[in-house]
Amino acid sequence: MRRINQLRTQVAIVGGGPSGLLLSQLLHVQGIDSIVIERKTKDYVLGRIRAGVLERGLVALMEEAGCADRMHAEGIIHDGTLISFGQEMFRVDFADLTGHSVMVYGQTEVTRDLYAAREAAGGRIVCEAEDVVIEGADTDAPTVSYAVQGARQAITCDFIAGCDGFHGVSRKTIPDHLRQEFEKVYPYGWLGILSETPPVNHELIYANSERGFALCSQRNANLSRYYIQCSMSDHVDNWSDEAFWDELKKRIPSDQADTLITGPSIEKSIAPLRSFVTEPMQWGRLFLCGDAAHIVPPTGAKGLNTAASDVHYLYHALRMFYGEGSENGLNTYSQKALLRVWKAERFSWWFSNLMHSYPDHTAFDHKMQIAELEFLRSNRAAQMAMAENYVGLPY
Ligand code: FAS
Ligand code: PHB
Repeated sequence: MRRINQLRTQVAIVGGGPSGLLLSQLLHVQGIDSIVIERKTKDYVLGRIRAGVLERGLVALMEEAGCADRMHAEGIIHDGTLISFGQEMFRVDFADLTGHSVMVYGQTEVTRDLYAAREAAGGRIVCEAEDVVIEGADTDAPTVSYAVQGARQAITCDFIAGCDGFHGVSRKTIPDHLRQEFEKVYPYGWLGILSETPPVNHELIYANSERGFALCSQRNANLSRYYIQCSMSDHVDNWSDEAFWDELKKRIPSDQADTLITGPSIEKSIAPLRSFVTEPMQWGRLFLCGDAAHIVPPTGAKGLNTAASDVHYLYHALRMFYGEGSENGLNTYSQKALLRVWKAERFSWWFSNLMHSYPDHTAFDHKMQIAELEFLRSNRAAQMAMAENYVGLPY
């Protein structure tokens, strides 16, 4: 295969999802050059329906990246969330408990805004890059090579950001004997649909029901996102829209179900749920961000938001290196990022265990869930702990 000319940049970013694009745009604002190498097409990346809730930290990063105008114009501020169990429902008031709120604005829109900003700034994004190979990460001259339309391309750089998600190449570039992986696979998945219907409530509803978990979320006044817990072996073809709506109505309080406006699904998919962390999140001049390093069950809306905190730490570490010649931020990146990653893992695990039904649950286990929900309903300290985690722990 022909090797065409070698490119040069300061930071090569593998992966053009929200982690990679956010890092690239933040670095650009500081005059630090990067190239994003993405396996898929831009349309494919923008076609993925994922997260819906942004922590305050990610909102601030989008503002610092100069990409927050549409988010502030179209995003919806949520000061709290609803939690239901059976016919009971209560509200956790984030604003009252923490002084902070969250922003409801889809990951698809975040990614769209970041792509637009990179393109407006003439940012280099290589799409449809195949066979990406990271070499020399443990030297001071790392390279990333890949093939585009059959021609091999190589990039020499100072640093590599592995932002290529759970199935990317970056994590696996760190030698097995240097990596430790932690994983928990949950015995259920989430069947999600997107429908052009008004949300059932102006806030999110997290529902614990004996039939299984449900979540009523939204993207805007006429675009709703709903999830129901399903078995790991389930398949989206087993679920007609009507079957989905019927099951969702059985899992949320009847006063909500009675006002639910249903409609045709414009997207329907099942996501498996797992908790996963790899340690360390760096090797030499390779730094992992986001899903390349960790995965959470989406119950606590922490996936995208924990990717954002990784980006925050790496962005500031690179600024410190290029601006002051200090390697302190780079040398402490992994332990600093992991401290917050594990807190997000814990919250997502806690909230998932509280809200889902488990095949091996006894009647006692269900009583424990209800008792914890009653405590959460009645105790301000318990609600404050939940709210602090949900709006986002400090970076
Ligand atoms: P991404 O996986 O988003 O991006 C990685 C990018 O790297 C992709 O564009 C991929 O094409 C590219 N790539 C992969 N391998 C490559 C290679 N070898 N070379 C070059 N590029 C490569 N989080 C929430 O908070 N709430 C949710 O509701 C939620 N729902 C989710 C549903 C699903 C089905 C999935 C998979 C995840 C969900 N998440 C959710 C988590 C999700 O939002 C992630 O946390 C978020 O996408 C992380 O962003 P990135 O780290 O950029 O990884
Ligand atoms: C979503 O809107 O997709 C969403 C919101 C909150 C979650 C998970 C998913 O906890």
